[in-house]
Amino acid sequence: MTTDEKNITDGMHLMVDALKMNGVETIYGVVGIPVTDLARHAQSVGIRYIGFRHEQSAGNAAAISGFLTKKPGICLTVSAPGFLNGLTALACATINGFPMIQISGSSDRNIIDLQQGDYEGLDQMNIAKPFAKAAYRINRPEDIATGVARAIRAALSGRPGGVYLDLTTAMLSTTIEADIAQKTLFTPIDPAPQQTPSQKAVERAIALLSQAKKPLAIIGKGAAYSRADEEVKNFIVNNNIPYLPMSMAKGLLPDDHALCAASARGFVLANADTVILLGARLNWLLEHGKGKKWNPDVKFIQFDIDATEIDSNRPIAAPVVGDLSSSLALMLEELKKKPLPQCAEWLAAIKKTKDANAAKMAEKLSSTALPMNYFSALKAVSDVLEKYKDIYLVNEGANTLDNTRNVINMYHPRLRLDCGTWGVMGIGMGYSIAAAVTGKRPVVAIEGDSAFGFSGMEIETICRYKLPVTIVVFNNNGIYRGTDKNLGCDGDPSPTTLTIGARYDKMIEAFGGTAFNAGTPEELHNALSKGIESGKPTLINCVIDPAVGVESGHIGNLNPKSCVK
Ligand code: ADP
Ligand code: TZD
Ligand code: MG
Repeated sequence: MTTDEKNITDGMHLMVDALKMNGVETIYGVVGIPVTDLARHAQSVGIRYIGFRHEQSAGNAAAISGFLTKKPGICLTVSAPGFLNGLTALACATINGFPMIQISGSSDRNIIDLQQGDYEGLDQMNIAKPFAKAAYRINRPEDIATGVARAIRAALSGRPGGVYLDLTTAMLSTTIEADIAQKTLFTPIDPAPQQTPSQKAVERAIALLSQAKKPLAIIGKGAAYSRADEEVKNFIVNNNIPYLPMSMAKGLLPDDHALCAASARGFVLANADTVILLGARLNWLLEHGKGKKWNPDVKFIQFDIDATEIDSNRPIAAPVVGDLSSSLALMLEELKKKPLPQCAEWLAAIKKTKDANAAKMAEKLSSTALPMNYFSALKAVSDVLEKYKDIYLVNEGANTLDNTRNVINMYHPRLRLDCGTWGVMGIGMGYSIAAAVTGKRPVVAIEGDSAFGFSGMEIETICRYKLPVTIVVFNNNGIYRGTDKNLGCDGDPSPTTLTIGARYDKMIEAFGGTAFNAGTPEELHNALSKGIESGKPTLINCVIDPAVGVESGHIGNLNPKSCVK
């Protein structure tokens, strides 16, 4: 409780009281008018404040902390430009289904609404609306508790998402009697209610699955978020269902599990007759569930918390709408009564494809070429990470993303954090910081050199807070590769080229971190081991052959087709 001698409090103090009462442990942000005192006061009541160099990274940190803790991550921004810098992260949180609240100070409503040119004046709430799951403004201190409760409920319930909460400068400094103010405070009851599907929906799903000769489960990050770890495992393992993990669902079951079909992805998509989606959308990442990669006769069972997701891309034969734990628990009960038929031939065919692909991958990984290519570098990374199976892996880039996802096995849930649904660059340092802060364990970030640049200044934040983050910059001198030529005659680099031979390791020395330059797999192995073991901020510049990357990594087909080359 915050009162001064006259038993008076104000919007700013009451806001902090409300956050504290609602269990907020950490705020990620950048301060300035009108929220600096809010951050100071939050610290004074025991809320951790992590100060960033750019709001987008603070927002990304809040978003991923929402995914990791199942509580809304909090991002604090200043008005207009700070708010807008954070908005990209809020939009990403919404599209990824991560619970987050961006709390922003805003300037004088009277001046903004008449467009009279206030300091950092912008109609923030209305701008936020299309990018957020919900947007609210608190105009009076007595509405703070309701505003916070609405934001928490909107962020957590159903499919989680990003919520915008606007705090006007006037509201922050409006006074209110402390006793009255305290009586307004409350915490929302059951903000993420259990959602149990109907028995009929579960029976319909089982009836379809019982017919399957070639079943396949696809596990998405909704399953990882839902914490249905045991139910997913029991469903897959007890029924011998082969599965594909989407990238942030890797580790729900270990990637080296006999039923994991990741290395036979093309084969299982082309042949599965019944696919059961567990918290995964049929968006571009799954080619919308149709087209040449899919068996044209495939039938879908979809488990999702959001009823409007069903049929979004193609007809779904058996929708099961509910939270995944409740839905799978019901399904497992039913399956006890009538077990599914086994599909030995299908499993054998998958194994054959997996073995053939594993042999091809082993050959790539044994490359001794110098400079290193993605595979020789990733072999070194993989050899080290096999000894640290319980640490976080953050990953972004194009070739760096796709190859790392395919080579590095994950063994535990929610440890792989990456570009997500939009394939966005710039999540790297924000995600690393929040993972280290909330997870209290080491983080390794495998970053394309371009990707790293989007949030690179946050290495100062990592050093300032002494976080156990080791960043490996896969430096191939560019976006996709570093060998493109300028097609004009002005002597500028090509659009994809970055500084040739840049030494990203030198950057972290400026802030007291540890730097390595790795030109061989052995050097990379040693540097990565030292970085993880030290628990100190470390940056490894990893020299990759500038010629080996391909345009847009594995999604070059999405580029517009140009008739002139
Ligand atoms: P991926 O990118 O891993 O394929 P998506 O983000 O596309 O995953 O899909 C996740 C899906 O999971 C979303 O449609 C979301 O509504 C759903 N989801 C989120 N939380 C839950 C939950 N607790 N139970 C069931 N489904 C959930
Ligand atoms: N801006 C944002 C915010 N997100 C994006 N995805 C892009 C731009 C476009 N883009 C990609 O899709 S990948 C990428 C960009 C700029 C960088 C790829 O280069 P990299 O990785 O150095 O990170 P590789 O290993 O060289 O492919
Ligand atoms: Mg690159």
